[in-house]
Amino acid sequence: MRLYLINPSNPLVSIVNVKESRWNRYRVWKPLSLMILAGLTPPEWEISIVDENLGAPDYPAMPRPDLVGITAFTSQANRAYEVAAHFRHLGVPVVMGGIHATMCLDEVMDRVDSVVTGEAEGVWTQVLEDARHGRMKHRYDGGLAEINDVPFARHDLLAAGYAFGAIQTTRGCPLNCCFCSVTAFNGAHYRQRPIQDVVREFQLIREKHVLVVDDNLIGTRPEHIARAKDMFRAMARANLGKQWIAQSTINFADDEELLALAAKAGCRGVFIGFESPTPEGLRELGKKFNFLKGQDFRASVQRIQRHHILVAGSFIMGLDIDEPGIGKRIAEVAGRYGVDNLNALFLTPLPGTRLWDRMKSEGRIAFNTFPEDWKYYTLTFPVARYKHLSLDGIIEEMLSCDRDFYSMPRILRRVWSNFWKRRKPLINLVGNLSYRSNVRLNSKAYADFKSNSRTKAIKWKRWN
Ligand code: B12
Ligand code: SF4
Repeated sequence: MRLYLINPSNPLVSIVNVKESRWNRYRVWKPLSLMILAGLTPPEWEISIVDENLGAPDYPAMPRPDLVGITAFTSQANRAYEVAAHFRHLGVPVVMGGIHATMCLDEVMDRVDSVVTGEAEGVWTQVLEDARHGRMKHRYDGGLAEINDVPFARHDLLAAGYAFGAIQTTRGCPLNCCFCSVTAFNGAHYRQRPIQDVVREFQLIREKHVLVVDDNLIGTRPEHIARAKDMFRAMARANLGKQWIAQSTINFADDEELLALAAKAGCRGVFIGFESPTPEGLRELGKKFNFLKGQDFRASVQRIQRHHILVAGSFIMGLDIDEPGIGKRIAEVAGRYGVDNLNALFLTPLPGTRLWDRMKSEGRIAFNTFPEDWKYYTLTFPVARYKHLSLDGIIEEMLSCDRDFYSMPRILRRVWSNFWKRRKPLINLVGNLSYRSNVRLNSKAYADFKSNSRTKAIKWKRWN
């Protein structure tokens, strides 16, 4: 039995664009969901993982599979449907799962033979068994998996060509920010994998550099943090020789012992969601956690950096309180906090989030011809109507934010400061140049996006 597990490309963000910018290589990461599905699949299935982000595959030239499994974030949905249509036309059954299939069940059910909602661990072997006997159901629901049932991902199945390996050590997030799908999908109950599994799985990864895909690496409660410390201790003891980056909330900075252990275990960078420069913005986004303790973010960032861990800060633009000038404001605040990289994104109503419900009920979802418009749901296009910012206005704000933060003098100042403090100046330079080159690509993408919005006669000045 031959199984293809496919990660569809989003033509707007795919590695195919590596021709335009070689820095994009550092932006393409392994589809861990498919590697985990492969880990759950019994040996009688011959598995190929096809990642379209590495280049367009020649499906007609490939042997006919018995089953195709497709994963998709919302931004990949259109391509997922094209791939599904291709194989269904050949009479090959197609099953789709992942975040988009879960949040947009009806849309997906119309386009594939079977949909798996939620996490796959509890149902995947049943799906395969049913597929083998030609009795696959139209829908399966995996719900939330038992964390001990998460298998080792098949790290052996993907070809070389990636800058990073991938691993997951926890699922879920105890916070519930209004724009984020994680709590809706993976639950607020923070689930941590057995430490010995994490260590053993790290040992199976070929790449020296690894992305820990957890949404919240350390959690929020004392017992979460105690377990994170134990995990870092075990990783350091195992002498893994890996360097890894992860996502965390700002409380990562609150505990010197935790930082020292993380660094010892190989942590070289964290991605932290600061989201908004103001407490009002954080309140609007439901991320009050960030100011619960009245934190001094500059001091927090410095504490992390003192352990030779780079900090990438994420901010969201387009909040109801954001007014003209927000672009420069974010660049200035990110500079003041001292982050090594800034990732500014447009406020985007992702299906299944509280933000989606609110904007939909207020008629503010501007790009709403679905499924076609899903391709713009990459957080890099302003797909909604923003309260104080027009379409041209918010794009200008984003460009001015990126131009400010990624101006050559500011990049060189950051790299020099890292060199001086012996904190990975080369990685910092590569990261900054990668983002800078994307500013150029984004300008081009915005022009296409705007012309599309004109064709569709979507004109908005301000929302009110
Ligand atoms: C790592 C990651 C990335 C990596 C992608 C690596 C990759 N190739 O997969 C990078 C950094 C490139 C990335 C990019 C983006 N990401 Co991202 N990302 C994540 C993150 C943190 C982890 C994903 C992961 O590996 N999870 C671990 C695996 C095991 O979980 P899983 O994917 O859910 O898979 C399980 C189930 O869903 C199911 N399943 C999944 N697929 C399938 C398929 C079949 C056939 C079956 C049966 C089951 C099944 O079974 C799996 C095991 O239980 C998630 C958050 C999250 N918790 O998932 C956000 C997340 C998926 N990303 C998100 C977003 C918005 C994006 C971007 C659009 C924006 C951005 N700037 O970040 C881009 C899109 C890029 C694109 N191609 O279009 C959103 C997606 C929401 C949505 N509705 O689409 C998420 C949920 C985060 C959030 N804040 O809401 N991302
Ligand atoms: S802290 Fe991060 S992962 Fe958790 S709900 Fe907020 S944005 Fe999502």
